[in-house]
Formats: sequence, structure tokens, C-alpha cells
Amino acid sequence: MVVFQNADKDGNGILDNEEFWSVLESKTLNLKLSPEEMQAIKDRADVDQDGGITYTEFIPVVRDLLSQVYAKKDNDWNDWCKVGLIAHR
Ligand SMILES: [Ca+2]
Ligand SMILES: [Ca+2]
Repeated sequence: MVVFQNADKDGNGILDNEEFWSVLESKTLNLKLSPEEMQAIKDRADVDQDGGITYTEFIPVVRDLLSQVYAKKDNDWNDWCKVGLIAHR
């Protein structure tokens, strides 16, 4: 997923707090979340609660988020691929 790779600035395969916030605050996604909402999302995403978000922890949460945000627009997973949010497989 392009979003994950861009966010993982040090390339260690894990999003720390700062890197994860940068995803949620990114202008590309335009989610407009409050700090409380972002914290709730982080807590939900970090399944093993080690403080970092791995790729496998990241995907379901973002997928969920995107469905909520873009549901109105009738977009689906393929549309997000097209706009470059995620990489084509
Ligand atoms: Ca990282
Ligand atoms: Ca984790």
C-alpha cells in the first residue's frame, strides 16, 4: 500500500505514533479527524499493543476508514487503487 510505504519514513516496516498520525492527517486522505478519533483508531489498529502499527495491523483499519469516508461517493477498493492510495496488485 502506497500510503503505508510513504508514511513509514524510516522504512522499518512499522508505523510509530508520529508516522501513523501523518497518515491520518494526510491531505490525500482528507479524513478530518479529531485527536480523540485518531487516538481511538490507533488503539484499535494496534492489535498486539506494542505501540507500533505493522502493515497487517494497518490494512484492515485503513480499509475500514476509507469505506466510511468514501462510502457516499460509491467508491470501492479499486477506485482507491486508481487514485493512488493503495498499490495495484
Ligand atoms: Ca517506521
Ligand atoms: Ca502493533
